[in-house]
Amino acid sequence: MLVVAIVATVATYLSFRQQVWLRQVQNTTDRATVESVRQGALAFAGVVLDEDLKQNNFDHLKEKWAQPVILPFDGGTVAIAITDAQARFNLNSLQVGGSAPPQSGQPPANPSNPEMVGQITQAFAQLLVALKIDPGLANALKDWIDPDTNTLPGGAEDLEYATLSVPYRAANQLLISVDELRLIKGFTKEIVETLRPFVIALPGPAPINANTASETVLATLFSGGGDTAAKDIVRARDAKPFESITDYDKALPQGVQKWSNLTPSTASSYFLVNVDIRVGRLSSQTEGLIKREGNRKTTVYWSRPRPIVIQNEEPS
Ligand SMILES: [Ca+2]
Ligand SMILES: [Ca+2]
Repeated sequence: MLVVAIVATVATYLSFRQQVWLRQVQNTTDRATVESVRQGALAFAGVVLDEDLKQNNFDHLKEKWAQPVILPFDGGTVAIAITDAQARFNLNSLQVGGSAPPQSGQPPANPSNPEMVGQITQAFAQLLVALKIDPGLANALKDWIDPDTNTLPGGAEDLEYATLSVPYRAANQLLISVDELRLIKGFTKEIVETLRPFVIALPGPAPINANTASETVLATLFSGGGDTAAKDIVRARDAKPFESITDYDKALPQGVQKWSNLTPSTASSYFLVNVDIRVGRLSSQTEGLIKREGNRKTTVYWSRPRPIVIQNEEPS
């Protein structure tokens, strides 16, 4: 009786070990598949954006690149969604300016131009107010990214960060990702999550695209009358996307006050791509930033795979 029980237990154990081993082999294969599909999906997004540039010189939400796709492959599916990174407020514009990069021959935006800095910091403060966040945080962000160590009112520089229980220094350089906001004085987890859909950290000057930005983001382009203007912009572009800034200007209501240092565009160079891969029991999400420069010089500026999740097995 005892022997039978032991044999049965050992047999069950061996069978279990074998199943685990088979599963491990399967997972290893799936992981390799995920990685190659991930690379393929990012390349696919680049091709879609290059193709778009052949069609026209403006970018709007009814174009092909803006439509998410789900593609099947052997053993799984991949969902690819491209969004316009310039639909968001560029946090680094507090340092690099908020208008299009100058044409060659013109001087670049001067980061120490007090008028430019003042306007864009105020525009960001308006966004904070619209989202019911303390507008004083705009100065904390400015201090974090500006190269100097002079503390603005309500801001913070090295001295303040050095007194924290885990001390660190202000970056004094451009943000690399929105997550970095969490290191800045006053930016709680909740505040960062509230801001996340509306902001982006781009590596250079990149104007807000008037064809793709939300009303909340569009309103930051104006020092007065922004809410009405934002509604008019959305109504006009839904009827017919703006092909140029001249089209855009025609849609603006009379008397609206524009920030002279924050001029939008009707085309974009930076795009976010989200890749969601399902293969076997694995799922993998990747976010990437694509920079499109024309002449097929589209590159993945950064991409970060989120941790691979192995779904729990359904009880059978
Ligand atoms: Ca386009
Ligand atoms: Ca600083």
